[in-house]
Amino acid sequence: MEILQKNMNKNTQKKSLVPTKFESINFEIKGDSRGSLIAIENNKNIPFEIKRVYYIFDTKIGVERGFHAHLNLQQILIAVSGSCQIVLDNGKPENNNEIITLNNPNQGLYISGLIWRKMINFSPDCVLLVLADDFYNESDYIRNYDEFLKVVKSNEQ
Ligand code: T46
Repeated sequence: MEILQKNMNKNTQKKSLVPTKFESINFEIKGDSRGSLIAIENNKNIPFEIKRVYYIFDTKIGVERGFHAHLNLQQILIAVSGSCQIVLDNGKPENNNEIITLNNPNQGLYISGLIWRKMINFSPDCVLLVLADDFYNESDYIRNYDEFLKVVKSNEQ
């Protein structure tokens, strides 16, 4: 009985240590007659130190990715080529899903904390670059939506 109780509580006791928020960041374009360049520097034009970079490309038509939240990760998503849309859900009852279109290499989307995200409507040429403040760690993921709602609730208390 005690073991069962512990297992039932396991998911809802997860604590997020970073604020839950998302915002767009516009990067300055260093342009000249040759074309454009954007520089991203730790704690200067982004609010964290980058530990990991990954990119999502060659996404097949109609594929939707994501369907998870993170406990403590901060990330910035940039469509360096093509376009896609990011659906953001903070798990609050009054929440209306926010849909952000990424279609410009000078636009970043900062996401921190308990936000359920889906990536949809990838154009065939989309290269979605992601900067993260931590290494890959599967235990930071919440991949079950009901568990996500429980974690959001327990983090409100
Ligand atoms: C996120 C959105 C925007 C690794 O081995 N290392 C990595 O750094 C990452 C990101 C993934 N993986 C492995 C884990 C899976 O076996 O690559 C596979 C695909 O990952 P996942 O299904 O989580 O990919 P997405 O596109 O659903 O989500 C990714 C990130 O995982 C996630 O943190 O916020 O992009």
